[in-house]
Order: sequence, then structure tokens, then C-alpha cells
Amino acid sequence: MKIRSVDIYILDIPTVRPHQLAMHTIVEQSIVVGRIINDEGLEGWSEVATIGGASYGEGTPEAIKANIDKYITPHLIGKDPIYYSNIMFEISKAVRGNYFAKAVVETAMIDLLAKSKNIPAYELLGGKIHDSLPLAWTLASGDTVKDIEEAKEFLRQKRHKIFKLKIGKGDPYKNVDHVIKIIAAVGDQARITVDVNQAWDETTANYCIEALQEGGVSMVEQPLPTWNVEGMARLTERFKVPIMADESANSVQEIYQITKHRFGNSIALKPCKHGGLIETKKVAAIAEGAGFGLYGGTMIESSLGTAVCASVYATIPEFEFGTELFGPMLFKDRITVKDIQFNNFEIVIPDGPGFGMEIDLEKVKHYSREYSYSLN
Ligand code: MUC
Ligand code: MG
Repeated sequence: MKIRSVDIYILDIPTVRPHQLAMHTIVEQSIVVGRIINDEGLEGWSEVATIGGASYGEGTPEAIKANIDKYITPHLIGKDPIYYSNIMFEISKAVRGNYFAKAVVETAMIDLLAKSKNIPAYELLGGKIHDSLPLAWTLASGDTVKDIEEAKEFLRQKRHKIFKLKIGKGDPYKNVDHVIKIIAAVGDQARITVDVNQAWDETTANYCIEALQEGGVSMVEQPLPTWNVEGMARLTERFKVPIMADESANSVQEIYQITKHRFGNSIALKPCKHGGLIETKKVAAIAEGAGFGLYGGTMIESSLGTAVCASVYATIPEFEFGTELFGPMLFKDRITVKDIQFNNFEIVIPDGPGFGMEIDLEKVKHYSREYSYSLN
């Protein structure tokens, strides 16, 4: 089989409520969707999500598309995706960084290859260990009362019993208070974690983590900016509560350094930031070797990108912190015919050929910025 074409689309899909992070409030989530077609007309699809343009990280949707179109697609045309690892190795020599872009093309090749063999993609990744995985929700409405109502409702529905609170925006001390109120309201039934998204300096982190640890928080994600790895090491040494590296944990080399010098003691995985599914497995292996706890992270993907993440997480032995693949529940609409299934506080790993998701082309056209110019 040979790759005939590669199409990249940017889609903007509204969310069910504003989702407030340290650097940006999401009301419309921008995803990048890839489609690779082979010489028999069979299609492989993939998705990565981005947050807040260039405010969360370097992987903007526009840059992902532009760099795939100009620098990566020429390495794909005419190639057989059965050799996807070799193709990605060749791309790694020609294109530096660009992890999100690499994840888009690698996962579309894996989807295509798995569909051509009529097997689920996880079978190309070692086979699944889990049929379902624990699923956290992020309380990030920006309002304590609404967050408590949301948490109680999801506990009642048996949707989530792990809640992550986004506390990087605004006054850190008020935010600690917000967390303590939520623990008082639902802490007896749920595990509460926080994500600071790099917003604190070390002095603030020392004060706030002390109070959060005392208050019963069970994990603190990326409290310091990515450059402050020594500060992360000091926090890890000082506190009992696990300190998780997220934005600072991208390439295999970065993860090796984090584990070696304990710039944190747990890692949030995200296939997009590692540059694909094979790299995600490598990163997970480094973390496992170092005895680090893993978290199945998200960039808030829709159902397609969530299926991609779930398929690789299903092949990884242990997630001490569960996963946060709640993306589809935050989107107002989806671009796949069926939705991801959630059951009894867990996400169900999708089955079926490829990533187990059939694309709704009309929806892709509807939300695509390129608006169907080459969709047919
Ligand atoms: C992040 O930094 O982890 C994941 C969940 C969420 O609410 O935001 C994302 C990004
Ligand atoms: Mg995070």
C-alpha cells in the first residue's frame, strides 16, 4: 500500500461551558485533524488538540498545519505505512521539534494501517492491557459554587470520582481557599488534584503546596514554569504530595532528565506533546523504570483524539493517577458518528478497526476553517 494524499484541517468546536486555565479560558476548542488516504482509497484519521493559540505552548494549530503541509507531507507521499516507525525516524532527522505535527501524521498512518488489517490500533501497539481506565474531570468553571454542584452531579451519575482543579489564574491564596472548600464539600467521596499550569513562583508554591497538602490534595501538577526544573526538584524533595511534570515533560530526553534529577516525581502523558504513540510508549517506559507515577493526560481532544489517546493508554500497565480523557464531554458536538463510552467512573477503550471511530465528514466540513475545499 502507498500513501496517496495527506490533508490537514483546523476545526473550531464550541464547548458546553467556559473552561478556565491559568493562561486562557476555552469557549471554543481548536483541534487539528489529519486524513491520510492510500492508493486504494482507504482513509486513516487522527486528531490533536491545542489550547489557547500560542498561550499554552508552541504547538499552535496554524503552525501544526503549515509545518505538516510544507515539511512533513513530502516524507509521506508514496510511502507504505506498514513502515510507520521508519517513516517517523526519517521525519525526525529532517524536522526538529514539532511534536504535535508528528503525532498527527503518525497516528493517521497507524489508523490507516490498522484499518487495512481490520484490527484495532492498540493491536499494533502491543495489545491492550485495560478495557477501561479511571477518568478524572477538570472543575474549571471559575466559580466555587458551580464547581461543587458539577462535582456532586458527576459523583451522582458515577461519571467521575477524581477531580482536577485548575488553580493557576488569579490570587493563589484565594485559589487555595477554593480548593479547600471543594475538598470540604466532596473530599470524602472523591480524590482532588490541582493543576497550576506553571503560574506560581517558588515562594508562592512553597506556601500554597503546604496548605494544599495539609488540606488533603492528592497531586500538584506543574506548579512552576517549565524553565524552573531546579525549583521542581526542591518542591519534590520537600513535600509528600506528588509533584507532577506536565508542560515540562515532552521529549524522551526531557523525561529522562526529569526522572534522573527528580524534577517532579510523576508524569502526565500526552501523545501530542511526545510526538506520537511510539514516543508515548517510550516515555512511559522511562517513567516506569524510575518508579514515577503516570497520568493519562489530555489536551482536551474531541472523540477522535480521545480514542487515539485511550488506545495507547490501554497498552500501558499502570496509571497511578488514572486518566483525564474527558474531552468529548466538554465539546458541544463531535466529528465522529458515535461517541466515546463512559461507564462507572471509567472511560471505555474503543474497539473496532483503527481507533474504532467512524468519521462524520459533514461535521468535519462544518467545523473546518478550510471549509471543505478538498473534502470529498
Ligand atoms: C493540562 O495542562 O493538563 C488537561 C485538562 C484540562 O482541564 O486542561 C488540560 C491541560
Ligand atoms: Mg496539566
